[in-house]
Amino acid sequence: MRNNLPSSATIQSVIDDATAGAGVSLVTGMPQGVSLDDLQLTDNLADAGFSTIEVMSLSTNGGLVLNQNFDGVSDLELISSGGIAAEQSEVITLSVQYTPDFAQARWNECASQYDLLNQTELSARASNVDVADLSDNGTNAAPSDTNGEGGVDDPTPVSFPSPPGGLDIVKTAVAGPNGICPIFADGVQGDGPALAVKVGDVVTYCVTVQNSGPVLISNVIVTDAQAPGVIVLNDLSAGETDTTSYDVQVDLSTPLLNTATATAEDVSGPIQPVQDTAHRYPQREYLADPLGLQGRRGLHHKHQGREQPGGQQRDAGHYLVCKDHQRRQCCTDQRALRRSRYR
Ligand SMILES: [Ca+2]
Ligand SMILES: [Ca+2]
Ligand SMILES: [Ca+2]
Repeated sequence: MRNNLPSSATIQSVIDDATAGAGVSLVTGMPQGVSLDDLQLTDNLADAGFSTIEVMSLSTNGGLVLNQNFDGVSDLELISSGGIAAEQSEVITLSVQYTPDFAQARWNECASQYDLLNQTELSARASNVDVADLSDNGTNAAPSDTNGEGGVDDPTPVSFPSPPGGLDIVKTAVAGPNGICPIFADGVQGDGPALAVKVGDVVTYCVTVQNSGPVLISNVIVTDAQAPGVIVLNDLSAGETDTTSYDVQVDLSTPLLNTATATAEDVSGPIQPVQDTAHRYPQREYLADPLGLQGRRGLHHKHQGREQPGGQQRDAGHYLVCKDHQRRQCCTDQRALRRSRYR
């Protein structure tokens, strides 16, 4: 802040960007030194992007009495009393601590950083004339100086880096074809209970990706060996989800447990990929005779998902054999049963 009202020039010529109070004419004579009285600096720090805005210190290198109750939100006036003599300067230093509130939408909207704009308004009286000015971004208080860019009343930007993006995924198997996919919150995290299917059935695999962070994520891609190809989802704002699904007709080579992976980017680049699985099991799968029992009807093995209840005899004429990672256990049981029945 500088009083640019000298004793050797007209006020009109030096306060180019000052504003006269309503109904008041500016002095156009040759004043012999004009002081700025009834000085006030008004600075509104309020910004919805922050949970707290705390004034840490307020000081001056001159004789102005500052308002130590200034908080920039409910009390916006920096000066309690004092004036500045003609052609004198005084520097007021305000230190503020901002705590971002990433839950606010404006963080989601910022492209690469969040620019907080600050501007201080000066009001005073000079020779009983109301004068006012808005701060310019820079260090030169001369009213006609643009400080190297723009005009003479440019707000001062303070840049805050964007927070990192977040990514979450859930994959769920439901009965197909064209099964109805659950919303993200209702999806099955992890393997979950196995979906009962038999060879020839169609399973719908649902993959939902959620932006669990505060900022926009883009280039959202789902990959899954069971999917028909790489799937590109919509860009996601904070909290948004997008779902893709694909039908798979179960045959003997269809994996029981399968994993989908999601990748995405925030403004800083790739986000840590995330994965989730979906699980199905063969309710009744009729395999070729792996144990050389062809023709020996009447022996069955029933596979109940992860449980291995052991062989059970039935009257139907096929061998039921599990084909997942528990196959060894199934086969052992079958051999035991075979021995007990055919020995
Ligand atoms: Ca400027
Ligand atoms: Ca200005
Ligand atoms: Ca899952």
